[in-house]
Amino acid sequence: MQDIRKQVSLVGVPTDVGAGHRGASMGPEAIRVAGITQTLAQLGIAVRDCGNLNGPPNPWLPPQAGYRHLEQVIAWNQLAHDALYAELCQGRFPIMLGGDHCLGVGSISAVSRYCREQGRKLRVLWLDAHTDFNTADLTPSGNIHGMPVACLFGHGPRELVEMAGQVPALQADMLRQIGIRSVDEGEKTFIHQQGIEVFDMRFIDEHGMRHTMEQALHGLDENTHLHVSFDVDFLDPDIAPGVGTTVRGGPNYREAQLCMEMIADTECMASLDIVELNPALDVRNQTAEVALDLVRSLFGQSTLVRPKHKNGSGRQ
Ligand code: 4U7
Ligand code: MN
Ligand code: MN
Ligand code: MN
Repeated sequence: MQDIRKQVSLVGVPTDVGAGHRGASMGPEAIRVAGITQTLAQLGIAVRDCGNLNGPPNPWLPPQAGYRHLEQVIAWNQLAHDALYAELCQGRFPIMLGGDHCLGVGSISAVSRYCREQGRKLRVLWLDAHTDFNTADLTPSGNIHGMPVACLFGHGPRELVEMAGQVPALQADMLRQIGIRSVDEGEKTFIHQQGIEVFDMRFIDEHGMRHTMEQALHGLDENTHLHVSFDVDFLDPDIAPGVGTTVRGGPNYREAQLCMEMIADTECMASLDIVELNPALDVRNQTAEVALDLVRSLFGQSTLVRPKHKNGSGRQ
């Protein structure tokens, strides 16, 4: 069987219209400067850099009716959806270089549409300090990067909610959230009502990253498309200061590496978002470099030759 991880497409989506800080629009270039193409090539992966999508500028206005920059957020997400869906249809593995996390709507809507058409099961791993389950009524900020999961579950503006061609784009059994440590009051109740499985930092503290990932990856099979949405603020700010919404107490470097290695071991990952990297807040591009170390592990680089599916996390 052809391993689609060998055919990666990079899609840059340089915008920060969904965020409360400017600068995530520079994320795609920072990852390129850190050397993503060369890194993947060293692992034997053929990389096509599709360049950057071109959407509306950030008008930097206050929220209206609970949403900041809704029109621009819709435009960027539609562009991302279309570009990523096209790459998937060509049998390629798309990596979306964000951009802020509002783009999770376009990206995961494309994956949801594709899996539905191909009759594949979908599992989304949401690696983040935040649950991103706000709505216009619940949000304390109006920033749409705090709302993509709610939109994918059918709660939000029609244009975002309907982007996958089926509402909702995602259901609770398809999603696992990992690394969570900042949830707004309204979000807390709402997310509980949806029955979403959340592996928060307390769970990781008590059970360790290995057991957490075993649980989060349980039940994958060869017909599962695994999508990883990697919000760089998932990581502890000690190792990843270059994000707009840092929250203390995230996974350290080794825990994050193990998380990525266990995802790689499943051999199910078929698409990836890298979002929220903000070079304006970074120190000498170190956050981009850490993110890239983790991408290396996600794509199967390991220190030693390892027996397949014998390290406790392979698909069941
Ligand atoms: B990110 C926040 F209030 N919840 O909605 C909000 F804490 O994509 C933060 O995960 C959202 O980085 C963070 O504004 C969005 C806030
Ligand atoms: Mn996020
Ligand atoms: Mn976040
Ligand atoms: Mn953030």
